[in-house]
Amino acid sequence: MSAADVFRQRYGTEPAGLWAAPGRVNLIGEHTDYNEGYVLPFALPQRTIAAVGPAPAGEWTVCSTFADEPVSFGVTEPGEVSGWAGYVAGIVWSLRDAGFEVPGARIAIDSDVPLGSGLSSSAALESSVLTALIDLGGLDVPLERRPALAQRAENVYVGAPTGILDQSASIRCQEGRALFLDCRTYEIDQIPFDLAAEGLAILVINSNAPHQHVDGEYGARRKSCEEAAHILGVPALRDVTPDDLAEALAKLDDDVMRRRVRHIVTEDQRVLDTVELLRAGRTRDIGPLLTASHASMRDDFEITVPQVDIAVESALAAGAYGARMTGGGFGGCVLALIDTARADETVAAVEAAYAEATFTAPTCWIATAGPGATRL
Ligand code: GAF
Repeated sequence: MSAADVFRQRYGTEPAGLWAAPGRVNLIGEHTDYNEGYVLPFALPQRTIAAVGPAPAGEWTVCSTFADEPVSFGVTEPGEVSGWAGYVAGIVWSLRDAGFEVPGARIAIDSDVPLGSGLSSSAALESSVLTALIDLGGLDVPLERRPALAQRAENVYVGAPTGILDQSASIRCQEGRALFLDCRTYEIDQIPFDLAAEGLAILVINSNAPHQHVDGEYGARRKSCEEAAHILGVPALRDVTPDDLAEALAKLDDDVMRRRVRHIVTEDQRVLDTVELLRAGRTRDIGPLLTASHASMRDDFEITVPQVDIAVESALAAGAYGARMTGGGFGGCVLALIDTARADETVAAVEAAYAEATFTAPTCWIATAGPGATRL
């Protein structure tokens, strides 16, 4: 059933409109967002659809194709609505907290963004509802301000200490482009990213190893980075350049913290190098940067798991130009840059490696760069 069908069935009327917001694949730049660095995501064709219609002021109801019962709420404070509906209540709260008069609404949700796979299903939900409520209420919220409003819903209302990557990708990405985002200034550059024209593809390998943010590991990485910036006397690790790295590392006593810093500083540079290569039309040459990013996440940031390491190794052994885990880590998805002609072979190699390791089989598909949040 579609979001519109669920809306009609649940509320007995037509929705005022449909709004869509995508999940994302981050091409490179992991955990750099909350260090005020650089990221380079593209939007997936998979998206969350919100069918939305008006309701009396101060009343919101949300239902979905994946939950049995609708959830109704009025004006709430952070954390009052929990579970998936908390992301919706968080958006209402965040808009209101920023001074906007949010219209009451009935909402029905459907999504084909894989849940808990590091592809930003929560940002897709937030961004679809945010865009719908802004349009429905005729609110004057410029596009560049929207990701931070959605991020606040997640940080303050839901309580997940994430950065601005996912909401920016869902809201600001464009079809056929990768979004080069400076997470300090929110400046963007839309980098042409049409791999099919070059006979190339991004193969996404969902490790099917579950992935969670609201657990302590993500927060622990963030805390360690912030403490390191404090010790180094910089506003954020983005301010440490590769040239300063050796000197910065020498000032830190803790080996774990040193490795966290090294990941962030080298990862920011890899994003910049990737952007330069893409701008120069040298797409194949980004492969080694992707693979180096994975090694850094595995060895320095320690956020990979055996399932994603095996996916990277087997894709590379099958001839991928480069491969890395994408997203927050501890499971989720791997992306591999491959010749389109070798897709079947690469998938077979990854599946065989999983079978040999007796892991649950992965799910693989070719990802293309889709549009950002929009009214349909
Ligand atoms: C998750 C977070 F939500 C993002 O903000 C980002 O930190 C990412 O992990 C890692 O790059 O998706």
